[in-house]
Amino acid sequence: MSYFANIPAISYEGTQSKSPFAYRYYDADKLVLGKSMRDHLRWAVCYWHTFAWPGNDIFGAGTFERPWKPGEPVTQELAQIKLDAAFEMFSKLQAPFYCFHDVDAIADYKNIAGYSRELDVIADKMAAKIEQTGVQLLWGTANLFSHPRYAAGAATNPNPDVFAWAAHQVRSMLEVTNRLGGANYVLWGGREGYDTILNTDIGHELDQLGRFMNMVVEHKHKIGFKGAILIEPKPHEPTKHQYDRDTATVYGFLKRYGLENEVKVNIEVNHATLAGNSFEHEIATANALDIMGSIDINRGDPQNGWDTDQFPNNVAETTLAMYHLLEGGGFDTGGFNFDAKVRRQSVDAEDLIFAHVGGVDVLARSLLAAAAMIEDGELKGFVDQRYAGWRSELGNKVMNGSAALDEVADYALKSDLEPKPISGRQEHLENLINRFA
Ligand code: XLS
Ligand code: NI
Ligand code: NI
Repeated sequence: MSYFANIPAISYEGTQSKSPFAYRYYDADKLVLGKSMRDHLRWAVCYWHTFAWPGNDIFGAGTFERPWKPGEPVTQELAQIKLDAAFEMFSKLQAPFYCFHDVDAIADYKNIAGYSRELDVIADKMAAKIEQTGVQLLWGTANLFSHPRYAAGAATNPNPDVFAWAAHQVRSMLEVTNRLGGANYVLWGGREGYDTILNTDIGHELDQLGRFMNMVVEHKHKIGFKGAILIEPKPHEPTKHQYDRDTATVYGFLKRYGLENEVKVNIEVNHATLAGNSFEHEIATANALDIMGSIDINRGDPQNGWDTDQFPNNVAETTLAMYHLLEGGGFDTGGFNFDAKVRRQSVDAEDLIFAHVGGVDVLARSLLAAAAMIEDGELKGFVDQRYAGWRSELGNKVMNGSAALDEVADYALKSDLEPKPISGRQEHLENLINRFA
């Protein structure tokens, strides 16, 4: 049985194409700044929204009728049908990568040993699919938030037995990710936070999480996993407050627990905006702190205060983020994972395809625009010039630590300094980037 039988293989047809089943900008082998579009974007389809989610919301049941019956008890047979459909779709889209949580792909289990058995079964089948299709694993992760045992958190649970269950799941998925040649391992702390501070010991929970992350990193080295360990920040939802609220907060956590050279971030657009940050702010901050890892590409809805996980469709916005990504040297092990879902009324197989085709083209257009901004150089030139004063004797002495407060203060006094405001040229720069996207 083939769920995508009526869908043609998607390829690049150029901007003149009117076909909805074609890339108009994503030309995988096209070189941009000396690297292929495929290698710049390293994009991935996510298993959960696309194959495991039944199309339910808090007021309504699932709307998607798929042969693998999302939302119903998962037998090994259904898990197999889902796996076949997933890899069929990845191949039709020419997707270089995919991502998954353990529970997205495995059959239902009864106890902890059953979990391990089911994970092993699916891991073997996935290894064969990877071999057959050449589609690679961008990252694996363990779902530490759906099961009722995690209602009060996983690593930050007041009960150490829940911590131990989480340790088992993460060890298992880290090892599976390694076995499947995954490029990264992600930890999103969906319930690592609190619903009410009335019953919560924040200091203890942070220490638990710090220890957990150190254990994960130690195990990564023990098994020789070469990929990156990534934390995915989000400010809230499902908890009222999540500890990994944004990139800067995660950096503070990593520093406190000695992990800043071991763990990077997986930035998600809709999480950035929920935290009151822009997408490009998060990337620029991760670059500045040297923890830029990977990206979950989606978008929120400006009128809604939750994670709507829509496919990206605003080239101008994505271009700014892409510009910062390229300025920081682009991805190393990371990539763009479509952590996005079609709307509940988009019930057809075609809808899944249109969503990804559109999203990939938005990334490709943004890449072209951002590359043109870099080649043009005016924006970067302006910023460099804005800080030129710091290359003076005074600037150097301050930055290399050789001047004390007295010396700098006396210099101001003796020279009778009267610095005048200098235009930041914001409107001009906004006009400038509108030439590209
Ligand atoms: C939820 C997160 C989740 C992670 C993976 O908001 O985005 O999907 O990416 O656990
Ligand atoms: Ni995500
Ligand atoms: Ni999310």
